[in-house]
Amino acid sequence: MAIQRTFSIIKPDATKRNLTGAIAAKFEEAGLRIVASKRIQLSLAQAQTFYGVHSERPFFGELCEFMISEPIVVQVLEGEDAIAKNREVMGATNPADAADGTIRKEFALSIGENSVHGSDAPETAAEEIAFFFSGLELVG
Ligand code: RTP
Ligand code: MG
Repeated sequence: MAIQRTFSIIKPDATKRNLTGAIAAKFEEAGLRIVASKRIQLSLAQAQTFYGVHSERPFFGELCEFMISEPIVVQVLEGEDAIAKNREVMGATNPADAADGTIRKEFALSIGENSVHGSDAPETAAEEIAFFFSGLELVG
């Protein structure tokens, strides 16, 4: 498996509880390198665009309001098989189903306030990275 890049968000529930460093350490321990990182606060329009794929889901409004409620940390993670590796270290969407040692098992509050986002495929990773970062900001 080749070196990949994936996109990650440390979500409002985690930044609010000062867990940015603890979550970043989980990525690094898993062999992922943080090649870009910034703390930002999304507008409602940006959140709605980013989560457009979920616009028909019942939780869409709640999800967008949550994602703008506090600053977030957006990052690009690089490594061998980075997309799958990140999903593995994140754990299942619902923390009740997440495996021991995963970020969501240790830190997430609920299925909605679940501490991290990670891209789910190479196409979405490329789109999500380009949504938040310019080429100049990516320093492998
Ligand atoms: P993500 O996109 O954030 O990495 O998480 P995921 O793939 O594990 O989950 P996905 O199905 O893509 O859902 C996106 C985010 O929406 C919120 N959600 N809330 N209340 C609910 O039933 C519900 N279901 C999903 C979560 O914040 C989830 O991460
Ligand atoms: Mg998803």
